[in-house]
Amino acid sequence: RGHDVAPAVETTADEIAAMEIRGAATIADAAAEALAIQAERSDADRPDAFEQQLRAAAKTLYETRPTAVSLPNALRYVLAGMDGDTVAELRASIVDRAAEFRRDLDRAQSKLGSVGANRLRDGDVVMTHCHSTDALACLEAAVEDGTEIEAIVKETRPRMQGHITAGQLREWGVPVTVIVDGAARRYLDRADHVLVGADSIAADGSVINKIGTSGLAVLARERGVPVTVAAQTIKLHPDTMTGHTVEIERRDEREVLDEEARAAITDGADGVDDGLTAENPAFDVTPPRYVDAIVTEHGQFPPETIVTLMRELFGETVDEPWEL
Ligand code: RUB
Repeated sequence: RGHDVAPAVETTADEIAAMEIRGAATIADAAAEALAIQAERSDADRPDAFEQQLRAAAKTLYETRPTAVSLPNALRYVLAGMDGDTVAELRASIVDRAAEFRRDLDRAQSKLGSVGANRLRDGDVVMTHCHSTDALACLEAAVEDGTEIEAIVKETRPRMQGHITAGQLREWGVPVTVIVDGAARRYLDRADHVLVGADSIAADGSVINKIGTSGLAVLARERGVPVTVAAQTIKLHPDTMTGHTVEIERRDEREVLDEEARAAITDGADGVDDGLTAENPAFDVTPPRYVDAIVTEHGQFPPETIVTLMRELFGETVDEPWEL
């Protein structure tokens, strides 16, 4: 890590890596805030030193988790606004740009929420996976419209983000049934919609989201239940326009198999058994043919057409301003 990165930025980076700050939109918001803090606390006395510090801070944040493109998109957006001839001007430009980014993020989410809510009818039962603030924005807008909905919430092993979703929905008075992930197919008989968020959306309309999303989408198709993905355009992955793939984060296997569980399996071998491994990919890829609509702040799109929006919003070239 760069020497001049503010301790508060390193704290944010650690919290993202440890998933104390998690979810694609929340990570983007925290990253923009961290760049503003870096700008405010910078002790640089020359413009080029200030710029180096900002890039080093961005790199520290960038290297936390690889899958949610909202993170590099946020960093790119804020750094692109860095402008001025003096440290004071540069500082002000970053602080303003970060504030603008965070305001737009909020606005996009509530706009998207009202688009998504239009897909829901009185009496609808919605199945969710993981915890997505974009997906929840659709449900919140529906509740505010007075639409009576119910939710079936998949708990989402191994980190149980479904519990966060359940807590939020209960706060809004939505009846919630929590199920284990393996019960999804059985409960799809009762569902009118599957509604999930996204960490990244590729140019072909593939949706990268919490592990288990693709299986859920395939089951939903089999059951004739439409799949809606709620994703602000900050989730569009511009690198995929030029053929890059999205890296799927692999997390510590102890999230799946902790020491106690491992010891119970290897019983007597003190938990030592080289032939036993657990794998823990955090995300998977849902092909566009299993997705009915991607709901964004610009309206809803069939996944196959999302590349048009991607090109419009991001252009063709993507820079990496955190590479010094
Ligand atoms: C969170 C996750 C969420 C998306 C969208 O994964 O997969 O569905 O990030 O969330 P993790 P949001 O818990 O591993 O970060 O709509 O809030 O951006």
